[in-house]
Amino acid sequence: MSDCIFCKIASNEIPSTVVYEDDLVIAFDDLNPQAPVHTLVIPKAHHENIIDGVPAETLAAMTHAVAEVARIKGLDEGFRVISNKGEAAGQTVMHFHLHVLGGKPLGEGLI
Ligand code: D5M
Repeated sequence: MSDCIFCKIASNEIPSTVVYEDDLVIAFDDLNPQAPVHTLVIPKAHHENIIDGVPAETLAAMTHAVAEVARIKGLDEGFRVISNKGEAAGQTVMHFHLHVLGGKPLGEGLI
């Protein structure tokens, strides 16, 4: 999508701090980190959210990318993965993404 900021990151039209990349996905550090490690994993193809017809192969690649982010960032103690779907859940960028958060104790709550 031409006006999607994450599509532009995926195509290198706008810069990001890339942590991991393969044919299907790219992972880059969040501009507004909520934890010492806050990396986003996105599909390169545009899907609005987690239930927007994302192919199984892409979902598998995203899971692999999460593992790579955790390895590269040294999240040996654990990490949290979150995906917001819809404005009511706090989604602000309408291109499916996983937040990978870690690097400090995150507590027991979901939010
Ligand atoms: O999360 C959207 C996230 O995307 C939010 O944490 C900020 C981040 N963001 C927005 N623009 C950029 C760029 N250009 N680089 C890196 N990170 C960015 P949501 O779940 O939609 O609220």
